[in-house]
Amino acid sequence: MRGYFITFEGIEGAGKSTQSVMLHNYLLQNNKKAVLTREPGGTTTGKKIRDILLSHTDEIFPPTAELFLYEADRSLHINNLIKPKLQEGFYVICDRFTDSTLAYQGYARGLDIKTVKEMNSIATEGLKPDITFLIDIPVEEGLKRISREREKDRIEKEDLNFHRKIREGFLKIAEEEKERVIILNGTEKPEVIFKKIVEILKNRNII
Ligand code: T5A
Repeated sequence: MRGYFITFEGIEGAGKSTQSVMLHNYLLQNNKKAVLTREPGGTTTGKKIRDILLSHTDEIFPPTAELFLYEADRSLHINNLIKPKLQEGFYVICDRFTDSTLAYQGYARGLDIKTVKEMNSIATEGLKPDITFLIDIPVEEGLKRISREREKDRIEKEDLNFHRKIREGFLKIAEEEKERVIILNGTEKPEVIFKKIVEILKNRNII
């Protein structure tokens, strides 16, 4: 018995958390076993890694250090939560996963793509999502949404060009993995996006 692994990806403020929560609630209301988690920070130790990654520092923070920390967080997450829950037959919904590492540390920070893919594969022990929803919105819109709510973290504070590279990176990943990665228009209303998600999951016999 194995559950389904569903991930949400996108730039800052795209609406990933909103849709993850909606899907989690929908599954629970339909009497399914479902767990909602996120990266970084899906485990107790992972939360400490998240603090390191997102808090501001005066020290140089090389992309390689970022990569190792995101992958360390992922390895903990895979072993303590994702794999055990899937084995128990749960739907595991994860807000960000390996595509974020490829888009941020690979396409935006400029680390070698093949190396990032290898590191992802080591950290996940080969586990891939059954389906990934890429919520796509223009960078300006995403940043506008988050700046209305809170102070920006270390990564959100990067310039517009950096965020554009992330969006392009995600679109490239979706182009390369059309079967797994579904692009959704994040400028539509949350309810409209969610209706499409449910439709797609039903069509694929996932729910
Ligand atoms: N990172 C992460 C890496 O660099 N490498 C990695 O490997 C990984 C895993 C994580 C940071 O780490 C980086 C990426 C990130 O910089 P985070 O706090 O988890 O940081 O940041 P985000 O995942 O980007 O979370 P955000 O809250 O910024 O964005 P969401 O989840 O996409 O957006 P959400 O749902 O919280 O919505 C934001 C606002 O928009 C509204 C919401 O109500 C909210 O106000 N909204 C909409 N408004 C209009 N229309 C819609 N359809 C809307 N949907 C939501």
